[in-house]
Amino acid sequence: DQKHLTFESRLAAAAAQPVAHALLALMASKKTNLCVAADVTTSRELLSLADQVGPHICLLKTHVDILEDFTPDTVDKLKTLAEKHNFLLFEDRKFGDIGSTVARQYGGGLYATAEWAHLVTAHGLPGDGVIKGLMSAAGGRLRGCILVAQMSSEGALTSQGYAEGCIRMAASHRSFVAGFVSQSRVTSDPGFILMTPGVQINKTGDDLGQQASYVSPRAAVLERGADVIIVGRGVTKAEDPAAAAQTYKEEAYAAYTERITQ
Ligand code: BMP
Repeated sequence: DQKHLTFESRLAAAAAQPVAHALLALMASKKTNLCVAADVTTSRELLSLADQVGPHICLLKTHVDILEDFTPDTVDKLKTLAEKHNFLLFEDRKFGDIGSTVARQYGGGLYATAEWAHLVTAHGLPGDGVIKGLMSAAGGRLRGCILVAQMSSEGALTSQGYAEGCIRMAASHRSFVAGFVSQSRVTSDPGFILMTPGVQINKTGDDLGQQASYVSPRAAVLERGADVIIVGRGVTKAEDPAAAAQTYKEEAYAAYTERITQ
């Protein structure tokens, strides 16, 4: 069972997916399972945030379509910061269309996401064509996707059956699916990485349907099965984002350490 396994001991199970493999190794060596959701509106803020929280994260999750001033230069600088601080880039695009459309959205357009994002999110809703489309546009690059199996928002339509369908879809595309966005332990397969958003210390939900109450990093890891916690405003709105990231990192990694020794 995945629950008690160390990230290192899951490397073999993730061998078919190069980004999942690299991420597990990175989390173990850097001792962080924190992903910061960098939901800011200017490139300057994005790059500044990435540089501040970089030492504490395994993944920087972006919504580049929130940026008012996106240019390829933003991406070049983000890549440099990812190398400097040793984290991976994760564009939360939530692809959700037929394969041929998704291939063009991922491989081209303004953002050319396949050029730079190690991981992207996708919905399982369209069926596995969405994965095939992404794979076709990834070409030979080392890329992967994270399927959104469950959502954190109130009234989400991601039923248990839907989540199970996502797991089955992933199991037949192991070379490309690295894991899931989830709110519970949707799979015990050690090859897949579970990432949980809706995490904040000392905070209830927002007024736009983020779940009625956020969960703590500890609860996300110990009760919801998160391997990686995804934290946005808990870090981005903090007075000192670097210090906040360090706090979230330490709490989440301590919970992981507790879990593997249970
Ligand atoms: P915050 O911690 O500020 O609530 O941000 C959560 C982040 O995770 C946002 O970037 C959001 O798009 C993302 N997210 C989520 O909140 N719930 C989901 O189910 C899936 C997500 O990707």
